[in-house]
Amino acid sequence: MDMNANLPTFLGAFLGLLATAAADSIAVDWYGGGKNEGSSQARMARSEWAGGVPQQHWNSFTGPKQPAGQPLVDSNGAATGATVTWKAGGMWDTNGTDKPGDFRMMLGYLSNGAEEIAVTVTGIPAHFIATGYDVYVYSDGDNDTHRRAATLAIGAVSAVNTDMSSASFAGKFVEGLNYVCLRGLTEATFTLTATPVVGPKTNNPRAPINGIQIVQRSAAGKP
Ligand SMILES: [Ca+2]
Ligand SMILES: [Ca+2]
Repeated sequence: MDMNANLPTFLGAFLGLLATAAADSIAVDWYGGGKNEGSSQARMARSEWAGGVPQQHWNSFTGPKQPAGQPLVDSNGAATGATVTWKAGGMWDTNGTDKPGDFRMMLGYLSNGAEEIAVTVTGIPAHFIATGYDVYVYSDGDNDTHRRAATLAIGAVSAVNTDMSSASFAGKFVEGLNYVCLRGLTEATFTLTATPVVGPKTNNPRAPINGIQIVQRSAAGKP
């Protein structure tokens, strides 16, 4: 057998294995709002690493409403064909520190009053659908001493995040306290909703969305 003739085939198979072993993800950040109406916040640069499943190439947007589909790149910086639209009551920030990476991603967010926030992503790539995917939703508001909970849902898959009294992102992601993970999704289009849970210590109800990550499940299961 002529090994040289087969080398491209072997290489192709090897690279194919690498491609299926590493899970891709698509991340969306929202920034702006707060005391300086966004003027003190930088848009995330594509080189910044952030998220519970760390990645670069965050798609970073501002503004409370966007009815026109915005194209999304994946964690490799490649076009995906996926787009995002959203509607929220306003923008705000946690009044935290603006520095590159997780802190910047967690600073600004889509905010609301009692109304629901909705984020719709269409055109999820076929390889995400083939393995299934998880959606990480980051949620941390400028809640002062109030304790505010939010229901974050995609269809029948939902989870509650509780922003504890005087808590703001300090460098560590904790499921249920500053993010939730909506697992095992397989649709090409989804709408994520964020709805405040009104409780005795809520004061003004809020359900922030600071950013989201759509994470492909690896062929072997959850990454
Ligand atoms: Ca908070
Ligand atoms: Ca953000």
